[in-house]
Amino acid sequence: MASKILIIGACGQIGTELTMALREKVGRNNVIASDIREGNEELMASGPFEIADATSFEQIKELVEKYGVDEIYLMAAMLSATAEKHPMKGWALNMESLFHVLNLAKDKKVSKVFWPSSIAVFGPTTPKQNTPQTTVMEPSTVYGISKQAGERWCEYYFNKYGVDVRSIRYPGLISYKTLPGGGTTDYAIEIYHEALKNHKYTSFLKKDAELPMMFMDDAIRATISLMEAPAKSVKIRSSYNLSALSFTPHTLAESIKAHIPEFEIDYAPDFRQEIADSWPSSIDDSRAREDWGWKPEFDLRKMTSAMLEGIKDVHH
Ligand code: AKB
Repeated sequence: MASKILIIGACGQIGTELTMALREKVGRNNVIASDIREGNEELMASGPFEIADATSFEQIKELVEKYGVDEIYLMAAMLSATAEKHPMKGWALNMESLFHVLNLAKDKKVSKVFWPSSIAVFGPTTPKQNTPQTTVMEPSTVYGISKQAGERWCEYYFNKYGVDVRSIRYPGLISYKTLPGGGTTDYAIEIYHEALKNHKYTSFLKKDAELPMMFMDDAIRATISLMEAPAKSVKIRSSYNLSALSFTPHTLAESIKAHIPEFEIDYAPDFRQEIADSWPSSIDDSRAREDWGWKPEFDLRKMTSAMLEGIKDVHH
């Protein structure tokens, strides 16, 4: 029998595309989507959906039992900018949901777990260029602290209880199908929408704020290949560095101008600049490449073409 997959946070920016990709791969009825609210029409029409609160152990357990779930992807989280505004709520959502899923795996209710970490685990004292897998980690945001603590717990559950948990430190993810919510890297998505609509964008990050980024197709491919890798190849049980490209608002704007010459950008950095300042500019992902064969496919040019085409198709 095909394994049953539960996606928690299936209606978010990553969850939506991950759900569609997994349904395509293992069959629509083998992937149960869940979230606290309904998602877009395409997602809702594509297979089973349940309303569930990621902070409720009972609700998650009920879904696992109802569908005989054996793999969980926990995609629900409060992102960096929002969590700075609601620290306790962010901490509670990000940590409680993780413990629920890890404890279900510890009790052998499910056999495999995916949990996303982020470049936000790094902080101002981390080396900024080509940030190593193992290095100084003193995150200065609520979100980053929750992700770093989460990584420690994942490794702990693997070592102590044999929980098969796998994780990636995602960079900023760029996509057109579902909008992100509350991240510091969201400017890199807004910019494409505004370029097409108004030929103008005011960036909330500085001209030269360089951050690691990735097109969503690459992120989904990485996630599924990490989950499909034999357990013995998954040597890191905290979370893997993952890299594709790095750019600044200025270089991103230049790549858009190649398609829309009249596009103009200006800069009005806000509190999110301070968050961006604390994160790396580029990431060393050699462990992901060695252990499970990771290789990105989208560079800046290819991503900009895909974004502009995609937004035109989906939103206009
Ligand atoms: C955010 O900006 O908060 C996220 C992330 C890098 O984890 N996109």
